[in-house]
Amino acid sequence: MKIGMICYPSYGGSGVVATELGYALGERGHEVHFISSARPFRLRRFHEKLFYHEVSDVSYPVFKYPPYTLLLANKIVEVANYVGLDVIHAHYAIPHSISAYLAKQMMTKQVPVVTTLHGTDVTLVGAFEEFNQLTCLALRVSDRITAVSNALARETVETFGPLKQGIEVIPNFIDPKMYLPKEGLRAKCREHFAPCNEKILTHISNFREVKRVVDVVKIFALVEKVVPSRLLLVGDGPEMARVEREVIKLGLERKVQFLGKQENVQDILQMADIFLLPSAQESFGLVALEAMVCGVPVVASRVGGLPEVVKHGETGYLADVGDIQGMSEAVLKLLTDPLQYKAFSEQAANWARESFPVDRAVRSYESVYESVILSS
Ligand code: GMT
Repeated sequence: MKIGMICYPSYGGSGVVATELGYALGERGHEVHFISSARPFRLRRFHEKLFYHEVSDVSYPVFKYPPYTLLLANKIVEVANYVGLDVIHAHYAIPHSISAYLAKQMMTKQVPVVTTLHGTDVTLVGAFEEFNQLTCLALRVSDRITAVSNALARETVETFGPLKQGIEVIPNFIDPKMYLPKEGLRAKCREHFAPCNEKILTHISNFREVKRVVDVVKIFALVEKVVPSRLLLVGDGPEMARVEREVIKLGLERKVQFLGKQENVQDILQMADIFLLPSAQESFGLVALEAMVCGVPVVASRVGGLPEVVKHGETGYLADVGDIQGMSEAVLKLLTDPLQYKAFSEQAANWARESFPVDRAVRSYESVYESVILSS
């Protein structure tokens, strides 16, 4: 099949899912054409079956903002007509499904559109009144809809009502081969970041409000009083200044290290003891899966799709959103009980590997594509 893959290029799970799916489809002989405003950040390795088409920016005095949705639609038509796409896979309803729908109206041969919901399109973007009608349209006109967790599928139906096409749940996935430890790296990095053999807690996100990174710092502050520890914060975003202020307020400057945006998160996860994800909302929490496959237990909030990803009491612990005390106690339980820690670490790695394999996900997406092509 020739697949047009529309995704955000920036740091975030949806871009990771689209890119890794692209590589897996390429390995299975399909041709994948990424269409985006910039090269997706994980699309680095050359693969003979993967292509990247950049949506160009236009500036014109009457445009206050470049009309990205329209430019994307135009690019989709160009690619579809030239290479003969069989299917378009839009990651995120807004604006990608809308652009794909618009593109479909202009194509020489109409190509079906599959939309994957990743969460914020429905839980945040879709919930803004300004986007409500557009999200409804995106859901109505997509030929197939998939969601990355059961929780997100349920929430979509609760917010927008039942969809005539239904929603197929295809959980996010992981390729364990990408997370194999590199010889000597863990010891070298631990020596650098935790020179007195302290424990390492880590958090990775785009530092948006929904991630509650200030909670990460507060949880760490409570843990660090009992067990000598360090906190590594990876990523950047709108909450950064508040987070820095909190670190200073709690006098933790020497114990908290900001690593900024990083591409090889697997190398950072390899050296961590605990991963924290106290988000207010998370449709799946791909980064929690990445942590677990590296054998790092996760302490997270009991929200959205996280209970489907983190097995409470087996691969980590879940607590209510904002329960800083509860989450710090969960971390301490793990860090002060080596036997329990070892068991959780092994269970996390096995659960991630066995329950979210890339091969299963890629086969599910393939059959969605095949059935939508057949019925269009
Ligand atoms: O969570 C973000 O800030 C980024 C967003 C994205 O576009 O990558 O993440 C969403 O999609 C991921 C991939 O399916 C999920 O793992 C995240 O849970 C989801 N984020 C939210 O629901 C807040």
